[in-house]
Amino acid sequence: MQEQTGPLSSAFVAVVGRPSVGKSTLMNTICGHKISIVSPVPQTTRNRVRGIYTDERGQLVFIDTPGFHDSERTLNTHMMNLIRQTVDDADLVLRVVDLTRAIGSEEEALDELLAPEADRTVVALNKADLPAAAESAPGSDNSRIRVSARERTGISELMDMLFALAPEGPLMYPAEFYTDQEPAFRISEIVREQAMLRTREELPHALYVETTDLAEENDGRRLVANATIYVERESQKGIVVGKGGRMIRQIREHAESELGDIFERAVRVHLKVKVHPKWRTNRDTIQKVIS
Ligand SMILES: Nc1nc2c(ncn2[C@@H]2O[C@H](COP(=O)(O)OP(=O)(O)OP(=O)(O)O)[C@@H](O)[C@H]2O)c(=O)[nH]1
Ligand SMILES: [Mg+2]
Repeated sequence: MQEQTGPLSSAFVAVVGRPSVGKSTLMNTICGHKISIVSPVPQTTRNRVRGIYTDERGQLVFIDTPGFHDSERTLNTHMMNLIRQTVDDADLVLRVVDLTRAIGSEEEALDELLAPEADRTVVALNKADLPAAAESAPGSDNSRIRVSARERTGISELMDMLFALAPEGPLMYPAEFYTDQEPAFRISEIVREQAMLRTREELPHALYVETTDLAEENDGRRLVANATIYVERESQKGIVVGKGGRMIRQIREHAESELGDIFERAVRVHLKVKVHPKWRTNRDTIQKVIS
């Protein structure tokens, strides 16, 4: 970190936008670490995941949210409330728009939701590395910026715009922190990401993961945990396990390798699949899985 010259700024930044616009990718790019899981499937993010960025100007704590999606299902309603709450609690809003998709009704619903927050909102027009389809963009000229979370373009200008709006304040986390997620949650998320990347249609949405019995072995050189992938039906369990257990082995091996990078040591996951019928309509489960 360079020497700090003026007073420090600090802010909580709610990252919002419709599903698959690249909110999680953008937060990971800004913070320089894999914090939030990413997949081509809409509604990959289910929880508020915090990513922390610190430099000589101060600290921005990003809160990644589930994609804003207007529908009535119990799970979705719960996620929508989470988004509203996050925007209300945050100092700033980082709205992410996908330039490759036409502005639709969800973007218009977001316009309405975020209209009162205009003077604390920065709009990131993402996927600028691809040909644009959006004919117009939300926000005013001086509150929006074209970026590519994948190619890392426009990021430092975006950070300038956010810091310009951030109030004065002390660091909220130590400068070396980049997330505040619990290890067990991170394991569940990486397992879920690997399972989502390998399944199709309804299945990615029908699963959730729980991690228990996290422990250290070999003087802390290895992390060991039990993780269970829950699906809604017996037939889905068959798919996740795969022929001769091939699928679940792939999920486990890729997750262990990724987790090894994240935790900078060996990670061993004992992985199981169980059926939890209709969990997506069960309020208690939703409260537990999505927070
Ligand atoms: N070409 C391109 N693809 C991107 C960019 N940013 C994200 N993506 C891709 O877009 C897809 C969705 O990315 P996510 O980061 O999971 O999107 P999200 O907005 O967090 O999605 P939800 O959590 O489902 O709401 C992934 O396949 C990303 O690799 C970008 O700047 N350029
Ligand atoms: Mg996401």
